[in-house]
Amino acid sequence: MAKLEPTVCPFDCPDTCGCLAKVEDGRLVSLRGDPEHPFTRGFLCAKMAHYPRRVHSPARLTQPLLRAGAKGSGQFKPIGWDEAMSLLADKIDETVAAHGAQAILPYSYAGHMGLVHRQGGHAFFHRLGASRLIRTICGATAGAGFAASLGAGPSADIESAARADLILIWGGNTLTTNLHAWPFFLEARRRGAPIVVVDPYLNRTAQAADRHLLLRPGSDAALALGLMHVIIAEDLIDRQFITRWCLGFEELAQRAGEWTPARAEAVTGVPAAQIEDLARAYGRARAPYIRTGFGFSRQLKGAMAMRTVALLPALTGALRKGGGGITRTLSEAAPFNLKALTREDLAPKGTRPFNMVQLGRTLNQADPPVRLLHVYLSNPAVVAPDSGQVQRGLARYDLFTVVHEMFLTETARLADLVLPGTSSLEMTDLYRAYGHHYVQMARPVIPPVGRSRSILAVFQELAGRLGFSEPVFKASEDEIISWLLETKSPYLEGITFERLAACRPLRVNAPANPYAEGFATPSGKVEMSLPAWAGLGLDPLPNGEPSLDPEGGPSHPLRLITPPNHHFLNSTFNEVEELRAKAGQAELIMHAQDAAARGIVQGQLVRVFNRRGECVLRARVGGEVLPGVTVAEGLWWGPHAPGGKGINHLTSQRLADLGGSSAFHCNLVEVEAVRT
Ligand SMILES: Nc1nc2c(c(=O)[nH]1)N[C@H]1C(S)=C(S)[C@@H](COP(=O)(O)OP(=O)(O)OC[C@H]3O[C@@H](n4cnc5c(=O)[nH]c(N)nc54)[C@H](O)[C@@H]3O)O[C@H]1N2
Ligand SMILES: Nc1nc2c(c(=O)[nH]1)N[C@H]1C(S)=C(S)[C@@H](COP(=O)(O)OP(=O)(O)OC[C@H]3O[C@@H](n4cnc5c(=O)[nH]c(N)nc54)[C@H](O)[C@@H]3O)O[C@H]1N2
Ligand code: SF4
Ligand SMILES: [Mo]
Repeated sequence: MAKLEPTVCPFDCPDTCGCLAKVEDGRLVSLRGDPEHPFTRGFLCAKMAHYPRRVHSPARLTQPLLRAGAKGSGQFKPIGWDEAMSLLADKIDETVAAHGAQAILPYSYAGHMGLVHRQGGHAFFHRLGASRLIRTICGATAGAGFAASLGAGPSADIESAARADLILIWGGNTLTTNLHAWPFFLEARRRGAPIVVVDPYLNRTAQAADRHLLLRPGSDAALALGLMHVIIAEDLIDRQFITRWCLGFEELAQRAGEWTPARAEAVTGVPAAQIEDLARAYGRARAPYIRTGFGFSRQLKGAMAMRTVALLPALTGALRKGGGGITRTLSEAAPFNLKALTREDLAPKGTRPFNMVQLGRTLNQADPPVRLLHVYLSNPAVVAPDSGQVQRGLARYDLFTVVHEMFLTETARLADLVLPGTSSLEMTDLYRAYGHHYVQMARPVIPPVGRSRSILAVFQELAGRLGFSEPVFKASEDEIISWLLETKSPYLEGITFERLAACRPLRVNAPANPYAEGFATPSGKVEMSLPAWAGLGLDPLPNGEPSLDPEGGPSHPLRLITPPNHHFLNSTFNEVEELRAKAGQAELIMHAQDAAARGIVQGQLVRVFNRRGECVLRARVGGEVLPGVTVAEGLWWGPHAPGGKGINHLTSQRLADLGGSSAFHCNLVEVEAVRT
């Protein structure tokens, strides 16, 4: 008998959809969007409609595997869980005895976003005294830049954008990466709001928008300063708001004065007339709304760019206009008591940190070396920059690598021990979103596939074997969820375990205007000038100098950006053949002029290369980018890419200006035709 069970999409996507799972005989038959979830509104994206193929894939790992051939050969032999756990516990003991606990490093990210399991290993590694992983690969630079101007805490509710009279999507690809926001933007459009996209390529969202400003990657601060120049010169500012709520307006006005639209055009490639038009539209709108993506923060000057864009709605007073304002992340509106689970307090003082962006360097150069790497909920051989170095590190024979996974990814192939992981449908967890204001608990709807086990179960078992006795190593998921609720935040008032246990979406008490009572900055105001940034080596004022790859030079003149693929979720869903077929082939989008100069024609295989590595892609030639810019959408597993290598063979381990994220979209390459 088919049953419909509520569940939640576990992936790293702002939408965190409420889903209804049709289950028959312990198997997921189909999944659809929950019509009663106010943000999901009954539909899912192209990826999750295929979740049954992922969960019940014949390629799914169902038992622990021990390496039985050369590293990376893919030869493993199945073993039992007891043998796997005792082997791993012994390895941990031996490593600690021979090299100290800091020779061990966890590596995890966001394969599963449930709060319990995503954080389910932290207490273990803290208690062990392992080296620390700095988990800043994604949004930390964006967060640091945004908070510097407007403060931490939630930004504008996306749903409020339905009441805006101008929608500005800046460096984000809503129709691919934030699909469920689109109906709210369309509602605004029906009432007359134009949708404007600022992006270095004609992505899906730009194709559907009313206007597209095609800019050079890394030039967003210059564009924002050009807009400010016009907004201030034409007195489209909200003086009352600025006087009450902003610090440093005079200095900002002086800086913006230097950025005439002509100067901004020279840096951004956006015609001055378009800059003037957008400035006037934005400045005159009743309630202009900005949705920030992460794109422009994945640049070497990403925090500066984010901080500068975030000042636009302060200048115009849009922050206090219902429907206007700016949205970055909303997860801070659900400030659960995660400390109870992560138990930072158990960690010895001074354990060494490694930024996850620089795993390649860490595995090859850390001194003393990392000897045991425990990977879960991440696929670093594919998602971390400089894959060549990452994969060389993972291939070291003096490194013991354990990977807890659902599939034999490139990372898992390089492991010594592989542990089969449960999917979201097989465990209890609590979800919050970074793109809306609903939280929801999910219960298992099918039994574990094969002999797979959850993240929490594995770490609790290891803790038991190592003799760790703190309550966190024995607590059930339900107990942990009740600890997460122990917070005094008014946002979570009324969110009780009993209400959550019904597994329906619950709205947190986010304020209608997150800035009604001020800004969570040191001054309590919008900080247009940031004197403290001088101490960090950064310009205290918005600075329009573009982000440029310092290593490219004339031998590698083309800029490469590597944004998400519509049919994958980072590297997840590569294993689903139907989605790979929809995604087509790994492509390189390039300008006709750059293609012609290299004798490259549409559809041809091209070698894309720089000093770090190379990969082979199929050329898509046209006017979707400015000359000098190339785009490769998404993280293909090497074996599914034409040349056997994914795009991160080309990206660098350099960190952005603040926050420690990767500058994934700031790399230079050269391209040549593959002659066959
Ligand atoms: N389908 C799908 N959905 C996803 C993901 C996925 O892989 N696939 N990934 C998920 C994750 S983990 C995240 S963090 C989010 C990310 O979601 P987004 O914020 O949408 O993704 P970004 O990589 O930041 O790229 C967004 C846009 O930024 C543009 N961009 C790149 N450089 C610049 C620049 O210098 N300036 C400007 N203005 N734009 C620039 C890119 O061309 C791209 O169109 O999406 C999530 N959702
Ligand atoms: N060039 C380039 N690189 C990028 C980006 C980019 O834009 N360009 N984006 C970056 C961003 S924004 C991010 S967030 C990172 C993402 O990096 P990751 O968080 O590593 O992303 P995923 O590829 O989704 O890998 C997660 C792995 O977790 C596994 N997994 C999923 N669910 C479960 C589960 O329930 N149990 C177990 N055991 N395993 C599970 C999946 O099979 C998958 O292999 O990638 C970054 N890499
Ligand atoms: S990946 Fe995003 S849009 Fe797709 S179902 Fe999950 S939360 Fe919704
Ligand atoms: Mo991300």
